[in-house]
Amino acid sequence: MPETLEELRSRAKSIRRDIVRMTTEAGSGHPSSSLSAVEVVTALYFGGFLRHDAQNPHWPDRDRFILSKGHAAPVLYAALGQSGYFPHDLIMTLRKLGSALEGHPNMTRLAGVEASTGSLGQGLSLGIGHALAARVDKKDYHTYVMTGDGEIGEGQVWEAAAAAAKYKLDNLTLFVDRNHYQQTGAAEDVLDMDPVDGKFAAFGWHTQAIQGNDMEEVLLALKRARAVKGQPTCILSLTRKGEGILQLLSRLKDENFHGKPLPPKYLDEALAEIG
Ligand SMILES: Cc1ncc(C[n+]2csc(CCOP(=O)(O)OP(=O)(O)O)c2C)c(N)n1
Ligand SMILES: [Mg+2]
Repeated sequence: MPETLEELRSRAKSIRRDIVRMTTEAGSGHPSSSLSAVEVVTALYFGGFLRHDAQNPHWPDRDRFILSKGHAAPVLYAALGQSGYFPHDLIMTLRKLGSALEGHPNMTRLAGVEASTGSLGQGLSLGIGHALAARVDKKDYHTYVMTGDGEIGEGQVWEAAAAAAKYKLDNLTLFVDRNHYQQTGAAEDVLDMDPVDGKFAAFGWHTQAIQGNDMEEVLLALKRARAVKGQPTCILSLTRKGEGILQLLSRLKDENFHGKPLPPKYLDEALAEIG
């Protein structure tokens, strides 16, 4: 049963708590990159959009979600753990030697991970493979991909964008997590890709721009994307990097907080801010 709006909002908080707890325990990882993506991932896994079955992870008719910005693995692990793909406690083994919860998702180690990602720029191409396979196999599953906004500076993304439009892949939806930062600074300063939705539209995509940390907007966007025919959809998801712990991050004077776990002494404060 899909969760209600209120349940999804509380689910998002619980996913945020998992992200912060597991990265602090690991002493490494990318909490801020994971936190910006929480509403989208929560809506997919718990809002009735991603057709999936934790008891049957390789079900051929399942919808696919490919986290192309693989360094945000903690948000995926939290969603998979809370969905029952593995015992939830396993999230606390993130990045530990021997754990299947590697720093970047490894599809050969963990059921529910659709693609091994982390080398940025590849997930949309992989998603096209799934979307084309669905067509060849006459299956109605949908493929969702999420990239970062720094990631779309990779040329491969644009080869994929052209191919997806050429093949009219209306069974493919891309989220660009526009959190305005990448590794070394503001995404717009490193390589200005504005207007992101305009570029995808020029490539022949159907586009939407939404407030991606607003659960209601995410749900509406997913509904609209399902109705699009003859074109792939790009949802430009305007988010904040570190959403959920922004007061703490502003006190730490680090809006980007890329690839940094919270030191244990801030954990309680972070969990309290998330609520
Ligand atoms: C091909 C490639 N180049 C560089 C990196 C190193 N790297 C890891 S995360 C990151 C920044 C990604 O920024 P963005 O796509 O905006 O994701 P965010 O963390 O902001 O969600 C970079 C450059 C990588 N993982 N892969
Ligand atoms: Mg970014």
